[in-house]
Order: sequence, then structure tokens, then C-alpha cells
Amino acid sequence: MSKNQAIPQKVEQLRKTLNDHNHCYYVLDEPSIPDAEYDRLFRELQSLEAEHPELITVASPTQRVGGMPAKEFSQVQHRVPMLSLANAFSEEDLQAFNKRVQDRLNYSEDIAYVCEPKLDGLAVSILYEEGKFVLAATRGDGATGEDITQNIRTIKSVPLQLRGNDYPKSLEVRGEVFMPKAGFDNLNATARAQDEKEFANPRNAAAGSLRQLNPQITASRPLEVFFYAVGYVADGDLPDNHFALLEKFHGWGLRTCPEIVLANNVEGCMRFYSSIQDKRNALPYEIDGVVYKVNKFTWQRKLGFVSRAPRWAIAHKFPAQEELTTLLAVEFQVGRTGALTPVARLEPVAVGGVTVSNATLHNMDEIARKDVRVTDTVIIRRAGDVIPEVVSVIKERRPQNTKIITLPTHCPVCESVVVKHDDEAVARCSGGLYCPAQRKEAIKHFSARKAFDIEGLGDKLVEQLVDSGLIHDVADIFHLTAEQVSNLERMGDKSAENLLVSIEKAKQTTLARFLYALGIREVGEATAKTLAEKLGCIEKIKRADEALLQSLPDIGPVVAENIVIFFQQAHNCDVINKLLDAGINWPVIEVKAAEDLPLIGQTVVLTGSMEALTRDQAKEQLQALGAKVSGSVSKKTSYVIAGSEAGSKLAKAEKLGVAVHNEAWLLELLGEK
Ligand code: 9MJ
Repeated sequence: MSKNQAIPQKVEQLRKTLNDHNHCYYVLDEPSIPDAEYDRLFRELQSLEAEHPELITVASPTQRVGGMPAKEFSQVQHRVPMLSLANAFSEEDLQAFNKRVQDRLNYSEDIAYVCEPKLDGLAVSILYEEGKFVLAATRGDGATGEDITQNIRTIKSVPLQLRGNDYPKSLEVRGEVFMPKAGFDNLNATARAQDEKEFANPRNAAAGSLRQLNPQITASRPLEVFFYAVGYVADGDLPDNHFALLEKFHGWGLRTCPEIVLANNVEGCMRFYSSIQDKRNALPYEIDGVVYKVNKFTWQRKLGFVSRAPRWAIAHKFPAQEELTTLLAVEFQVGRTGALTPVARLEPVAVGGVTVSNATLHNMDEIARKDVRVTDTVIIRRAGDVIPEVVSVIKERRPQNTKIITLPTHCPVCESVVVKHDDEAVARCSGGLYCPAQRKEAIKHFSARKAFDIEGLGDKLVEQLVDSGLIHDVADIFHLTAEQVSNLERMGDKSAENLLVSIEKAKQTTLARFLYALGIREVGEATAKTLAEKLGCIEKIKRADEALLQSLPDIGPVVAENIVIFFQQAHNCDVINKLLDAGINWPVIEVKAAEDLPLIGQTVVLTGSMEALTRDQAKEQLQALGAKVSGSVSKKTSYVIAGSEAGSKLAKAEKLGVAVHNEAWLLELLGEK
């Protein structure tokens, strides 16, 4: 056999292997090979197909995203109507449904039902001809839907080729396309980061993704499918009951929901309902109830349907998870890291069986986005165990004299100043060292390895010491006695003694560690080191203004402001003084005198390429002379040093009237100093 003759077989083999792996990964949820290996096989198939385009088939795994964006979706007539479901909201409704079924069947014994979680997605119908995926449509009005074949093809859990060989020649299957919770969260996080509109819920996200005229966009969305019914079927046999049909689906590679069970009677249905309700939050996808279906197909046919809903199935919905109520007031809670969260105090309302009187408003940006005001009528959502949230305002019901919600200027717990930077959603209390809400976290951070490194003072012990009232702030650590510590639970005399030894040892530290330990927001190890090296003593750091701080390497306006505000809080300074009084000390640092830092207060931007120096060398030397080297030109830039081929930064400097110098000038400056 020549090499070329083997290629069609090779292509076919690769497709089969890839389809098998896809099946394991997307349908069985059991990956069979590492992703990298899958990608290698996929690329091999792609390159063979590129060399031999005559071998490409629509069912090839490489052909999921194909074709140009459509102008509009064409219509598809459903050969068998796509039904919707009647609803039950209580056990009585379910008992009544069962009674109707029994009466119509003239059968008074137990009826077996298949119990399925009710997915909150979009119903789709997919036609397989000879096992090949050929057409996919939305439900539409049940009689006519839209052709979304190109979009559905992109969903990896939809097989392009059925498995096995006992499927009917024409097989129309139906199921629900949905977006799992995790994928939904990621999609919205990306939208948020790009300042794009977020989807309200996974159902809308799934619907929006399927409505795309460009299948490339659909392909980028994390959609999945579960199949649960058949439509038109020709030339082939199906089992005589629904449960066995779902097992067949599984064998054909059609993904089914793993939670589905067969119940012998209504009591079994109720047990399923309760168990799924308990599991609801842990499921990776959203459901809004369960569906019960008479198992036997002969009975389903006998029961038939009324208007557009079958008489043999019913959706048992979970209680509503959204309710309306009045926003009475807004209070701000301070979290353990100092973040202020606005909490809505509500006129109590039952949401899904639980009384809700508080709900989160997330942050000030969300309040502004939703335009929430005190006394507004708001929609509250409770999703399982998570904290209820205010979803939106009913503007039509807005009373007069609503009160605008404002961020408090001072922490409601410790009265320190509240800081909110324009480019951050979260507002924070600046009393990190003192604020009781942040106490435990502040102490844990203080004693951590990179800070005071107090051996034996771990998170658990910090919790114990704070809870027992032995320490209120970090300075109290240095006044603990062996007796106090040994009286704590799970603390022997020996451990207490060891702890006191490490506390004593920790008193000898460095200024950089001390600064880092204070837990000033965004002052990490590197910034603490810079502050210590450049300013040398705590008094200077306390007194430094934002301009001076910003002239130091890698300290921008946000960090500078955090530092200044931290030291402006008298409470923080009190704790620092207590620490110094307790004997905390560090070696004195030699700082270059100001006259050795001729460029202090100057901000320099380097652009283009230099000849004698690399960009990093130039930066280092400038910093050593006290200059701040910035990456972008602004009005505050003292001058720009432009090498050859300088581009937009040079143009900006010229536009803003910032002085521009060349490399020779820089060398002279550096040489002079
Ligand atoms: C959902 N939405 O999960 C049906 N459904 O069956 C399940 N919907 C259905 N079954 C017949 N699991 C019509 C609709």
C-alpha cells in the first residue's frame, strides 16, 4: 500500500479516536487522555484535512465551527409538536395529577414515573439521519422553530455522529441546552472586566449564546446539553418505556442527566423532589424544579395531550426564589479585610420558604448601576445558601422622597476614615491595625513568617487569644504572660513558654518587616523594603506626603494614598507607639542624604532605544539618584528621555509640552552626578 492510500484510513482512525475521547470527556464526564494529547491528535487531523480537503466531512470533529455568520435564522416546522409542560406547585397538585392519570388509564395501582431535574435552559430539537447530526431547531411556538444547526454543532456534548448501530434511521431527539453555573460566572467576570453588559442569569446567557448569528461566538460560550425526549422517529425501534429510552440515549452517546431516577409511585416522586431540592445548590447547573413522566409509552400514548402540554408529564416547580419588598435602610458591614459591604435592611419577606430581612447590595458601584434608593420597592433573590441579594428596583413603584445611598466617610465599627479609589469597586476602612472588625486578620498577618515571624502564634491561637479577650491589637501580643497563655485550651506550660520566647525574639526585627507587618493596604514586602531603604526611619515614613512617596520606585498614586491615610489615623499611630514602647526595635538604616539624591521629586519617562545603556540600566541609575521612572507620559512627567525610534510617548510629551532630552543628555546627567 502506498503512503497516500493510507491517508483516508488514517483520517478515519483519527476521527474515531477523537470522537471516542470527546464522548468520554463531554458525555461520560471521564476524561480518557490528557488535554495536550487530545490537542496533538486534533492538530494532526486538521493538518491532514488541510492537505486533503477532499476528505473533509461535516461530521469531522474539526468541523464544529464552520460557515459564515448567517443573516437570519430560517424556520423549521416541527414534524412532531414540541410540547411544554403543565406545572405543579405543591404535593397536592402532584397527587391530583397522579389521580387524573390513574382515572384516565382506569388503573388504580401505583404508576411508575421517571423523575428528572428540570433544567432552566432552552429546549432544542436535533435530527440525526443515519446517525449523523443534520439539523437543530429551537422550540419556537412548539409548531415552528428556528434553524440553529450551526450554533448547536459547536456544543461539544452534542455528538456529530451517534455511537453504536441500533439507532433509528431518522431520529429526532430533544433536550435542554444550558450554561453551567461556573461557565456563567466566568463569562460574566470576563464581561465585567471588559466593561460589557453582564447576563442576568444562566438561562439568559444560554439563550443569548444560541441567538448568535455568528457560530464562532456560540462556540466560545460554555454551553452543555442533556437529552430527555424523542420527536420524529422513522425506520427503527425504540424501547417501550421512557427510562429504557434514556439508557439507549446514553449508549448512542447522547448525554442524559445523571440525577434521573425511576420512581415506582407518587411517594417516590416526592422523595426525589426533596432530595433534589437539598442537592440543588451543589449541582453544577441551575434547575427550577423537577419533571415527572409516566414511564410506559403505551400509557403516554393513551393519555395524549391537552392544548400544548402532555397529560403524561408535569413539572413540579421549586418555590419562587425572587420576591418584592421594601428597602427600609442600608447599613455598612465591615469585613475582616476592611471591605465595607452595603447591606439592605428589608421589610421581611418570604423568598422560597425562608424569611429574608437582609440582602447584600454588593458595593457602591452596584448601587449606582441599579440606582437603588432607600424606600424603593426592590426584587430580592435568594439562591440556595448564598446571601440573598437585591436584584433590581421597580422604578414604576418609586415613592417620592427616596433617599440616595451614600458611602459613610468613617468606618461604622472603628471610625477610621473610609477609602475608596475610583478604579476599585470596594471601599475599605483604613484602621487596619485597630479596627475590631479586622482585628483577627491584622494579628494573623502581623505574626506571619514574612512579617514578625512569631513561631507558635498561628491562626488558631490568634483566634483563641482574641476570642478570650487577651489581645485586642497587635501590641497586646507583647504583654502576654505565660500564665494567661497556658490557661488557654490545648496549651500546655511548655508551649506557653515557647511562645513567649518567640515573642521576645520577634521584638528584634527590621524596619521593612515592621512596615510590612502593619498590613497597610497594597504595601507588600517589596514596597515595605523600598520605604525602609529610601526613608530609613518610621518617623519620616509617617510624615511623608503623597508626592514624596510617589517619587520612590514603584510607588504609584494609589499606594501612596493608602500609606498617607493609614498614618493619618490616630488609632493606627497609637498602636505603633505601643509597639515601640513594648520594645520593638530594628537596626538603624543609613539613608543617602537628600543631597545624594539630586533627582528626588522628578518623574522621568524612558522611550525608544538607547545605545550605551539598556532601558533597565538607565532606569536603575535614575532611581539611584532619586528619580521616579514611570511608564507613561502625563502632565506630571518632569522630562522624557527619547532614544531612537521613539513613538507615541514622544508624541504625547510634545503634545503636553513636557521637556524631551536625548541619550547623550542622560549620560551627561548620570556622569555628572
Ligand atoms: C427540562 N426542562 O429539564 C422536559 N425538561 O419533556 C425535562 N423538559 C420535557 N423534560 C417533555 N427534563 C417536554 C418537556
